[in-house]
Amino acid sequence: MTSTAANDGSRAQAQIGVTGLAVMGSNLARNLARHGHTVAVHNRSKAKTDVLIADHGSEGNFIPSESIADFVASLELPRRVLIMVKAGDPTDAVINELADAMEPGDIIIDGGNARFTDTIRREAAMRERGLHFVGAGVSGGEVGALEGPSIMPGGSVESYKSLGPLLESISAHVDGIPCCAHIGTDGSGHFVKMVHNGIEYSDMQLIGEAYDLMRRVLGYSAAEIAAVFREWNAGELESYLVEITAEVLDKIDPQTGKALVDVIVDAAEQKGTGRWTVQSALDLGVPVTGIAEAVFARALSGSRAQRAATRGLTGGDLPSADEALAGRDADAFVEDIRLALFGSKVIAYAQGFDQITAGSVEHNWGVKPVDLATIWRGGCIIRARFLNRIRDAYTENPELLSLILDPYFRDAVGGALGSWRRVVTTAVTLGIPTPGFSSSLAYYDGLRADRLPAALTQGQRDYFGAHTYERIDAPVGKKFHILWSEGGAEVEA
Ligand code: NBP
Repeated sequence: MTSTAANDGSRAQAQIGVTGLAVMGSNLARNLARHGHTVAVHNRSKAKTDVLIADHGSEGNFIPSESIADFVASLELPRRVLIMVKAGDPTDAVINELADAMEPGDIIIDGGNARFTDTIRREAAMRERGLHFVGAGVSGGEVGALEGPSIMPGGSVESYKSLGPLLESISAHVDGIPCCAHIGTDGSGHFVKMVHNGIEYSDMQLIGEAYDLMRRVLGYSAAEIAAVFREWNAGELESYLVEITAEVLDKIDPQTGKALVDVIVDAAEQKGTGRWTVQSALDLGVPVTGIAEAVFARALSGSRAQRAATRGLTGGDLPSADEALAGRDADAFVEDIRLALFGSKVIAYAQGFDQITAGSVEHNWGVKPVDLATIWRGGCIIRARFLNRIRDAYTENPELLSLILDPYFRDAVGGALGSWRRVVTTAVTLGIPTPGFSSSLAYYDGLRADRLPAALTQGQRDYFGAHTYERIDAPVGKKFHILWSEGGAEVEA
């Protein structure tokens, strides 16, 4: 261990500095040190720095500092500082303090969960001062931070040349390929991390619906459902979230001896990245229906007063589960649920990739979907076997208009439809909410439809607001209007 205070500013030997040494920052600092990098470490209050050095100082070369001035002085040029503090105002405060102490050409990296619009603003402000600002999405939670996260850095190409090798060295690796790649300029890294989290919301909601159906339709115990998820994890659904679902469902509450899931309050919380994803999708006009349903499902679950007041309202004349299953046995229904989950999950990723493409076009980022499919294969929360398939799909056709047009996914979704429709029908018949499964199926049916009722919507809009419409037999873009209250003739608008 080297834990030398670099107070005279003459020992500029650290390859990178980390400020903000709560769980994420200290684990990333340890990860960097374990990979042979000399790491300058700093925290607003000294206690966290002391704990890191006392508990883990032997894992590599750390240079602790108490002041920002000493911290910055302990870094080699160009200086690279990773900020891992609470997102929002604390991040701005730290950026400004660092910028005052740093010099043109130095690199400030924000690895927190910043909103991408804040990152765009911060990057512009730092560029004015000659500094590089890199908004880096980091996924994988605290374990990932220590053992290998998925890292999504934005910022200038020049900054990535200096920073990329360091970040790639500590990221997860799949088949020898790092789960870290330059995403694009300014806010692109935090944008794709945001959408990653949106997909994560959707995936978790779908898994929850699968669980709920096994519980309520088939009467399976938590342990029996854990076994099903474990089996699914050996196939095409293999993923981190399916894996941990089995672990959570198997967990026994030490206090009561019941399944832990049965003593946890059923009100899901959220920190905001799912909501941001949907807000951004609304701005971009991209239908991320699966993600939106997942965010709203959490909101509904958390409406505790309203739920207490409405619990027990009639569901109408409901059949029994046996009647709804209409002779299908439990194994057949479990297989239906597996396929409904797979089909819906494909839609979640398809919608997320659509949003990334739209955001990239809007902001001129040049994000390559294949890079995301590559770096999300390991380290992050949505890592899943089928990201290899998504990677293949975008390698084959970088301009893919929708993931469901790729032959593998087209066939996989097509093959799941019978089961998927049975699952949604059964759920509706029994009054069991499956907003993720249902909305994903409606999205698919909407996309594949020959005609949509949007024609009627356009007619209505023209009626009440003279908003005009296009005709199927006229050139694209040519607008028409009916003189509704003046005789009903059609005119060119
Ligand atoms: P927290 O989000 O809990 O932040 C605590 C850190 O922020 C401490 O080091 C604290 O210093 C520092 N801090 C605060 Br609060 N206000 C400050 C200020 N005004 N000036 C300087 N420092 C300030 O830490 P975390 O859970 O390790 O997460 C760090 C970042 O990583 C967050 O943006 C988070 O959203 C993101 N993230 C977290 C995860 C995860 O799984 N937890 C995953 C991916 C990304 P102090 O010790 O002096 O109070």
